[in-house]
Amino acid sequence: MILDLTRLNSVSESQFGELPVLEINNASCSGTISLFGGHILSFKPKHDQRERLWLSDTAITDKSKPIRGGIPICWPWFANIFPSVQTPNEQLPAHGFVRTQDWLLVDATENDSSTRLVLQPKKLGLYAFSASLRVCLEVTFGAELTVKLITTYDKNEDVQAKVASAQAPLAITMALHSYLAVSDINKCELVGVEADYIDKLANDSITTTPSPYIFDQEVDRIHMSTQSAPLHTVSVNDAKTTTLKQQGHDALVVWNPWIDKSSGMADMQHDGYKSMLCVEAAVVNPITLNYGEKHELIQTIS
Ligand code: TA6
Repeated sequence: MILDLTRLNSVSESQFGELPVLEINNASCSGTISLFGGHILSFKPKHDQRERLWLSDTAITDKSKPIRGGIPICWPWFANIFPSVQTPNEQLPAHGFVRTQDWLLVDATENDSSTRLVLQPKKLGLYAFSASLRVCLEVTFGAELTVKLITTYDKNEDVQAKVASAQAPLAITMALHSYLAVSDINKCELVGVEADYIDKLANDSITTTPSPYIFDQEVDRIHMSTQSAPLHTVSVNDAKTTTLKQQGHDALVVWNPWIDKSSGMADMQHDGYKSMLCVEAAVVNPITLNYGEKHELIQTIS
């Protein structure tokens, strides 16, 4: 952390297991963000005191793995596919390298009803990915949670890299891998998702989205946003409704590991699958940034 937090009334330092976190407590909500991974762990609006994010009771907090739950930041690639190559590579860490990096708090502001934090990973340019692409996470904790993942291709002080990068467009994919808390996955419906999806559990076969969209088995699906089936607002209807709005994405990824997979995961309780549903704003088809360009992936949760 490089900012002096004492000037802020709504932010304090704390720990999640062995990990340093920031606790946010303002008039509209409480929340938590980990400096390991720039990973949001909790968001609870005060008007209903309902936790919107699921966090595993057995999450590993020794930095050997990404935290299970909350909102992992998947960048600069989604899954284990290097964006400029587009072939799965088991040697690559799944979902990029920033969710297992330490991040710095680089800016923080607050007003009566919200707190805005800006974080950046300490290290870039790992796994031969260009260090000329910068990423920052801007999170606003208010009556809603607004998460912006901002990628910029600029400000490289190294003149040689600057000249080289000016000639080379860079490809990137990403996701805000949001784990939503649900009271019972068996009674849960996802609303606002139509048309077809790519089924990761059936060799990427194209499958029609069920209607109603309910859950009774493992799901790992990529719903591509199209003009006829846009995915800009979806909601998870459970006992209560959680609403998500997205921008700058091309897909929504929907994931629940169900019984067998969650039983096999050391960082998820056997019945953990019952109380979570991942609905992820994602860029799955690589986007190409030219020198000086910027991309924002935004997800709002309320
Ligand atoms: O986004 C869905 C997904 O890629 C699934 O295939 C599943 O493996 C999940 O993410 C969790 O990935 P992780 O690397 O965090 O265990």
